[in-house]
This record gives sequence, C-alpha cells and structure tokens, in this order.
Amino acid sequence: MYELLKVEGRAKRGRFHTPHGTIETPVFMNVATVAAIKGALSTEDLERIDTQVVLANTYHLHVRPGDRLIKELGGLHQFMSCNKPILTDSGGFQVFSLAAMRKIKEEGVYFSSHIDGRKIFMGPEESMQIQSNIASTIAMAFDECPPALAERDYIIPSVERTTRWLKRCQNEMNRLNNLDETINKQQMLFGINQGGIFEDIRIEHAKVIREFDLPGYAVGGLAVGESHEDMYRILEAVVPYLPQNKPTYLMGVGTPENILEAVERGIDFFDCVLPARNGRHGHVYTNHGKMNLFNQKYEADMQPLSEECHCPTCQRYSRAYIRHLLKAKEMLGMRLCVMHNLHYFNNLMKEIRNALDEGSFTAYKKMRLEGYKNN
Ligand code: PRF
Ligand code: ZN
Repeated sequence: MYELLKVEGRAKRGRFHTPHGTIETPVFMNVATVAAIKGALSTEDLERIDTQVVLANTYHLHVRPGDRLIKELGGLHQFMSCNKPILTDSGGFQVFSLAAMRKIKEEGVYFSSHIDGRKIFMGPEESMQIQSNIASTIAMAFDECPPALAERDYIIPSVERTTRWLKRCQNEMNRLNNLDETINKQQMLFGINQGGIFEDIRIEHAKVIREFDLPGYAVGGLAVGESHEDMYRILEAVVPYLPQNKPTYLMGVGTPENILEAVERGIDFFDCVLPARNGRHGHVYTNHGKMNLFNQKYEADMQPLSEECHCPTCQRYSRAYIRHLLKAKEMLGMRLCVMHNLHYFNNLMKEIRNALDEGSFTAYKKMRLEGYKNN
C-alpha cells in the first residue's frame, strides 16, 4: 500500500495507495472538520488548489448531521461530493478540547455535546462504528491526548489505556469491515503514538503499537503547548521505532517551519487548521513570511498576494482589493485568502516532494527557512 520511493537522511518520499486514489507524500491534509473547509471553499475549489486528502472529524459529524444519516446517504464521499481520500480523526482529541464535563473511564469517555449539552458516550467501538458509517478512507484510533504538562505518573497509565483501546479499535474495525452493509469495507486504521515529552515512554509505546501491523501510524500528543525543541526531540526519538515502510502522520502540525523540520525527521502526513484560520483573519503565507492584509500599507497595492504564487487568487486579484473585501467583512475576502493559504501549503509539500525526488531536500529546507526569517 505504501511505496517508499526515496529517502534523504530520515526524510521520506512516499506514495500511499488507497481505494480513493493515490496520495503522494509528504502531504498536507486540508481540514474540513464538519465536512466543509472553513472560509466557504467548495469541493471544486479543492481541485483547483491541488488538495490531495481531506480531513473530517468523527465527533463533529456524529453530533451533526449524525453518522447514521451520512451512512444512509451513501457515506461522506457521496454526501460532500468529494472523490479524494478522506481521513477522519477519531473524536477523542476533540472531546478533550470541546466538550464540557468529560469523564474518562476504561470503557471510554462520557461527555456533553458542545451543541446541545446532550450526554454522549464514546469509546473505541463507538468511534470505529461512527467512522465506518462515515466511510472515510482512513480511520484514526480512539486515543487519549494528555495535556502538555502531564507528568509521568499521569502519562504511563494513560498510554497503557490508549494501547488497550487500540486493540479494541482493531477488533471492531475488522468486524465492521466484514459486514455486508458496510460502505467502505477496505477502511484502514492508523494507530496513534502517545507518551507526552518522555522519550522512553514514547519509544516503548511505538514498539508495542507497531506489533499491531496497522497500515499507518500517527504521532499524537504533540503541538499541544510544549516547546518546538521538545516536539523535534520526541520526533527524533520515536520515528525510528515506527515502520519506515508505512506512512507516519504528525497530528495537528503545523507551521511551514514545523513541517520542514518534521519532514526531515521522517513524517509523511500533516494537518493543521492554521492556514484556513489565518486566511479568515487576513493573514497570508508567502515565501518571505506572513503578511497581514489589514496593514494600511496594502491600501493601494495592486500586486498579487505573492508574485511567485500560482493559486486562483493570485492569478487575478490584488492586495488592495482583498484588503478592501476583508475590511468590508465580505465573505469573498476570507475565501480568497483561505484559497491562497491552502494552495501555499499544498504547494510547499509539492516542492518538498520535488526536492526529495532530486535529493536536494536539505538545501531546499535551508533556502525556505531563510526566506521565512528574512521577513
Ligand atoms: N490525538 C488525536 N487527534 C489529534 C491529536 C491527538 O493526539 C492531536 C495532537 N496534536 C491533534 N489531533 N486523535
Ligand atoms: Zn496565491
């Protein structure tokens, strides 16, 4: 399923074959938590900005519109008219960030919905059932993402429970993939490595979960408030213990700088809300750092956001016009910025893949980081 095409140090250039198409890695997944890219982007917009994979969320779609409805309507690909690979996050992480009054037990998590306060229970089996109803290409394991400041005494039993949950996820997915009524019988399960900022716990957990022989593995529990140095140190420690011939996914990361550093340490998949969120606030990415379009200096600037950019926004519209739209709170302003930003990230990944193909990733990374610094 995963072809390792090239390596440069620990950095990997790969190709991941799925029933919904091939993913060239390293890749940035475009976040559509509630089956919509925030900023009013449509599925055809994603085609114009070279999106390869869409990420949706189990918890959100379960609460609204409901995974049963999505199943009835033929699965999420049909529902949102998207024929690209879709990855669903398992819901565990979102329960911790959104829900009130959550209580974690061996069987799963009890919490109240952030929409209507309704009491919900989600455990590994429920998460797999919801993801099977959504019929995503890749389902993530139901895990606990402990807080950044958690001590060893908290992390150790939490990781052990996450391992027991992974076994239950694997069993449940096998059962669901063998049911006649299941839409995507080839749904894949990715395991998630946890262990906070403790290298030994991370490595021990990686050794245990690789024995599950899953089609891919994520590194979770990072980018939750620890320092960048801690994040890079953990990646350096743990990635060598995850299978090199399978995709690795760093959940919720990150900035272009973070992505370049993590590719160097062996990561294939990324996702982050940052480019869409920043775009909605008029902050746009360029090879020379971020621009804030609310800045007065763009008032009469008829240049595109970036001279080097080939996105639909930059082919046609000026900084001055987009600034005006943003200030007038016109939705088009957000949309044009989000389109540019997601294209920027998708294109960054394409350049990273090209550099890896040519064996020049180290030089490429140095060049990009210098551009961001000299802003
Ligand atoms: N677990 C899951 N989803 C996640 C994370 C995690 O640890 C993170 C951590 N950055 C983002 N999304 N299931
Ligand atoms: Zn652009």
